Amino acid sequence: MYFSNLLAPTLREIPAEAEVVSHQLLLRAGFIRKSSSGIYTYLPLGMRVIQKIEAIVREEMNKAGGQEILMPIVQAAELWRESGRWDVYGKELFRLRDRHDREFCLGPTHEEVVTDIARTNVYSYRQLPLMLYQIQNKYRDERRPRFGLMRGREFIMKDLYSFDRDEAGLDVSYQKMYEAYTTVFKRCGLDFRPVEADSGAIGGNVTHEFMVIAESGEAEIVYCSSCDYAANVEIAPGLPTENPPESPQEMAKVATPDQTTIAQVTEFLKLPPQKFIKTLFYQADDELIVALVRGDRNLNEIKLQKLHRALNLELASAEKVKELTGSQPGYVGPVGLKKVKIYADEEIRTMVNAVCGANEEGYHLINVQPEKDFQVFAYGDLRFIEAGEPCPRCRAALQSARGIEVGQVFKLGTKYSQALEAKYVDENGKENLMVMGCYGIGVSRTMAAAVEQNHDEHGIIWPLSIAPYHVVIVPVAVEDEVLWEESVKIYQELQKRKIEVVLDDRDERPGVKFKDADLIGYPIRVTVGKKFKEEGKVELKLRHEKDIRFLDDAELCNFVEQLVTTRCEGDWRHVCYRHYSSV
Ligand code: 9G3
Repeated sequence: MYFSNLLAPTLREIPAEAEVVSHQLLLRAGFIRKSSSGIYTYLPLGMRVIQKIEAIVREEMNKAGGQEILMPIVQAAELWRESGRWDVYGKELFRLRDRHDREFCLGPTHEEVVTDIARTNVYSYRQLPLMLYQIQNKYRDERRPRFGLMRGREFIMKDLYSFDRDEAGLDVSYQKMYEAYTTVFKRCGLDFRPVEADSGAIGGNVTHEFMVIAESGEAEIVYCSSCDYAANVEIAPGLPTENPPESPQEMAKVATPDQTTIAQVTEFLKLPPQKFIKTLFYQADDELIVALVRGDRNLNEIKLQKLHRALNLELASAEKVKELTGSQPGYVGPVGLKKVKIYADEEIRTMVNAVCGANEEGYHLINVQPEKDFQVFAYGDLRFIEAGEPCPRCRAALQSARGIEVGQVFKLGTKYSQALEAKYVDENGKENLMVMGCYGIGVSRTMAAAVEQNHDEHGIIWPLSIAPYHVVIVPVAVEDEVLWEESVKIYQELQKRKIEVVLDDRDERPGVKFKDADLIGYPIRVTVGKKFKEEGKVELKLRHEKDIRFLDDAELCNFVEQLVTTRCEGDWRHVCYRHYSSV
């Protein structure tokens, strides 16, 4: 490809609306352009990366036994009514009507559609296990689309659905997908971790998320440095720590004028935050509930939602709190609360002489004894686990990191086969519900995650296996016959060897071409300049390295072919040359 033909509108300036690096660089390097909020066009460079990721995904899904199909984006409301989800999802579900006024949605996911296919076409145990997948646009009307492709309203997902005879079969399918995902993300050259995750409203019990480690990740994970434990903090268990024993004192009310935050009150009373009971009020569906955690901890709302089994959970308003306690949030506490369920983190149970709000403006209570001075409806693990705490599996200190969720695998069980009556007949002629799993990879999000993880101040550093092109050739002066001839010669030789190469044929200063080459992030740059005229050598520079090699064009083509072959097709275990030991 000659660069002058390539539609790659690079930008000098950082677009104002781009908050994260991948969004900035994919825009500046001419990979994507916004069509509307959260909806993008993939320009040629972006499309080539998407196609590379899809090719890797397809290969691994096929290897694992998946059969590719393509399901409709436009889905009939009837199916979603059968599954009971039409009314569960609110504004996030894009809805539309056809010319006959019939209701449809734009598919945010395809459990209903694929289960409908299974119930219509699968009837015998001989047809199981079955794995069907697609790579298709998904639509979710995010309230705040941002971070470019990382949280779009239209995005490309590979979603695979497995159908098995029973749980044992599902375990096999799940394991196959788990391993296939590990291969996919390794081949994409990503530093990722599978983490235990929250199955959320989707139901089912076991689920793992594949997280690309990146500071800009929206998810927080904890992982162990010495065993392979890793979990999304949403579900990581907070083990209760013992509170130091002391003799219980008489409860008393103390004036704490204008001391409303934990920091202020503990400072004022000269007590550590561990002595404090943090009291939070939540609207759980149509019920007001109270949650207590120790002053130095943070409440994990996902865990509270699970303990109380709420569909919807949000912080109660200040007026609701005032209505119930007679006080502003800064002075609230569990003592004296009536007719409200109090949930408490395990660590509250063993607190002695605790401090909490007195439910009276300007006052707190000291020497409060849980169980004696207030009744807890239910204790549970309600807190966020923190870095440094012992690993739930091997006790080593946990580390925390931020991650971008690029894949997730779910055990669905019979949630959808029950709702849609997807059954098969077994060898005894008995009808059974199919047991399902579902497995998603965010293809467009994976492209963004790759940039988050592979960039520097000059631009993107594509892993070779998903780079839009492998090589860019930069003649330092196109009007110089000798340099041009040599550039075209190398260009043609590399193409003959199936290397994907761009020849920057613009009549521009070398500096401009180098800037664009670094911004776009070609893994390999070949410069044809003075050295060629003097010594017949061309320069080769890997995007992720500093040093430059000088080779004659035969050595160069062999080197490039060897590098691309080992890091892309063949031995993909070294796909990400970034870990390349020696060349
Ligand atoms: C909706 C809307 C948004 C949604 C869903 C449904 C997320 C929904 C969960 C999944 C689970 C798996 C198959 C591929 C892997 C993920 N957001 N989920 O079900 F109606 Cl508006 O999509 N689906």
